[in-house]
Amino acid sequence: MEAIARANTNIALIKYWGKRDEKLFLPMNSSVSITLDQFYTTTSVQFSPNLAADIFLLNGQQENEEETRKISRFLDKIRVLAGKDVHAIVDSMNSVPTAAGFASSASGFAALAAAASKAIGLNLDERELSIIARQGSGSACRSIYGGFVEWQKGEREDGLDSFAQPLLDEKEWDLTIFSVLVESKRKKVLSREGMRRTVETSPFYSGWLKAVEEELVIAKSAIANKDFEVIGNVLEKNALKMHATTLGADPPFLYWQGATFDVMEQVWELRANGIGAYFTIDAGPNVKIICERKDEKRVQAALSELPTVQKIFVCHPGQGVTYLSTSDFKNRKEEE
Ligand code: FM0
Repeated sequence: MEAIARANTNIALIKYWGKRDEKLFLPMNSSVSITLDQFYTTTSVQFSPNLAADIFLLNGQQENEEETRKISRFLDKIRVLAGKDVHAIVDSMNSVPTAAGFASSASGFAALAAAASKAIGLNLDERELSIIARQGSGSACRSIYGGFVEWQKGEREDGLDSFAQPLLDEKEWDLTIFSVLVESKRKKVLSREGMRRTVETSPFYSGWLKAVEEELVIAKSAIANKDFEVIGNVLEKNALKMHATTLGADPPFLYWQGATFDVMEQVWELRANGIGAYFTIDAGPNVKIICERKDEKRVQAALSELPTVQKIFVCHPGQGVTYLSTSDFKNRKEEE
């Protein structure tokens, strides 16, 4: 009853921002993302009738009660589906230190959903896996698939029509995504709290919902046509609108810091000089920049000039969930 799965994180081009159902993780709007070829989580799940409780190890360390409870609550959904009341050892490795400030919940819950459902003997297809992963963290439902992915918000109250679907394979479009780590000074408002506060209090939220519908249509057609200028423009505008909603919240908040703005200005400068680079920002101060592969070196050089940039990770579109053998996992752990 052991299974091991690996999932990559993803970066949204059209953001998921706001829930219509917090318990089932049902979103207010559909979203579109690229699954990356880095920042993955590899998770082994082993169910055993001999365990009195779930055990959760992250990067080789046993996690505290609070973190373990989150995993247990998620495993409960899988136990109910399988009709089996049995506990598990969850052994998870993150390829990027959580301290680097990159969200690992998308890759984490995608890998956990895949490994746990396989280990318990459920034979789920990708759509069903996506529905399960969504209930750990919304964005995780998109990491089941590789390449360009849409999460359809769905209409049903039970969430059975709220799942991800692949739009374009990762091998079909050779883009570069830079994940730029900037100096971080403030404590962050977690995305879960940030989106809740915005939905409840920001008068700009209705404008967001109206705009996102149009931007989704543009983004999906740009992906189908592999039109980089169109996708670049729409993803940057979409990110700016998401962040604009937070300024209208009560109390107001903003994820950007000075260093965030330095990167944004550098991207605008690149475009003024004829280089197609566009940024997007999630619920934190770091920035992701997207360009065509041919411009990778020039964009990287421009980003490296900035004194407030701490680290630049160069990513490309990557694959969806994969399953590993026990020996693969052991070798990996020894390497890390
Ligand atoms: O990824 O409350 O999935 O579409 O990253 O766990 O469902 O961590 F910029 C924000 C991700 C939100 C946009 O939220 O929230 C995106 C965001 P949860 P997530």
